[in-house]
Amino acid sequence: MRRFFSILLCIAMIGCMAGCSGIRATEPSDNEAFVIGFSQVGSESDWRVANTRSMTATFEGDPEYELIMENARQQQENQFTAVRKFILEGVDFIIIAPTVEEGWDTVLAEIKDAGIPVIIMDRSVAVENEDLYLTNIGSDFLHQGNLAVEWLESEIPSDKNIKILHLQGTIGATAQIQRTRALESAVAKHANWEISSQLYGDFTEAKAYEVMTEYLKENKDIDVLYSENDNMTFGAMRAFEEAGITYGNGGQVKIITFDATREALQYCHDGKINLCVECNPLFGPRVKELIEKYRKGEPIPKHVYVDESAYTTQSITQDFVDSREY
Ligand code: GZL
Repeated sequence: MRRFFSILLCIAMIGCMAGCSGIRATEPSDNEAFVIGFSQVGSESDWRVANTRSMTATFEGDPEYELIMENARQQQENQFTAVRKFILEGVDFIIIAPTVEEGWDTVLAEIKDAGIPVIIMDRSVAVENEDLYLTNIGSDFLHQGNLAVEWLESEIPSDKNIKILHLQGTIGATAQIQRTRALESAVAKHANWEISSQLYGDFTEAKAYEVMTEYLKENKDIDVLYSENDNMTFGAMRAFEEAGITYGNGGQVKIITFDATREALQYCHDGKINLCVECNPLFGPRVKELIEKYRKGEPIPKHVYVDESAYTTQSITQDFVDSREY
């Protein structure tokens, strides 16, 4: 019944004059769950699977909440469709993990007009009006990129010329934008560093294997692989092996990868990957904390960053790898 009145309320509010400010979400009655609509990027990587697992485990275990998750299969249009469905269903809260930063103004305004609070999770949205969302919880991707280039600076003598092959994730995603920015800024600073090519791997192992296999047919002069997530790195490693190119400690190509999934850390421990930069996906509990602060009327910071580090073969043990949750 509540949903019926919620839909009526939405229709009435959507028809209201421009500038109508959102009305705060109504709390569910005692025996009803607090319904959260969650638009997830997709299932493109091990990181994403771990992030989804963290979110579902956090809310499914709590009868006070009902989490409705829609998988956008890495298409922003699918996210718009999901969010508009959440509005019509009269959910109490919306969480968006945006595929890319641009294009969110209209649908976020629709959510605000419907009076539904929204958290942006993982990546960011590029909107003028930050009042369109409660908070953005995720990683500092520029910091991650800077950890990687600082390590490379410690590895490469200033008089040694290096060619860097750059595997990029989904173009326009905050993780891609900021990890790329860190590398390009560092290359501009170091006359002996050159980006030999930037290949588009869309954060998936299959796409990375495909573009690397094609690239390696004509180009084998590579000193460093800067790969914006582990799954693309795994695809690149397979392509290197098939092309007879060695990598990792003592190999031709130093490998830098982002996410630090257990599989990548195992390769790092075994000397096949040189640097794993952590990108923590396990922030379901933090998101729930923020929602509960909102429901109590407590203040919420506009940006919440998760803690992260970087690991090398020399800095991790097998026990550390075995202890990892994702
Ligand atoms: C980072 C996240 C990125 C991961 C990839 O927070 O958005 O998307 O680095 C994932 O593995 O596909």
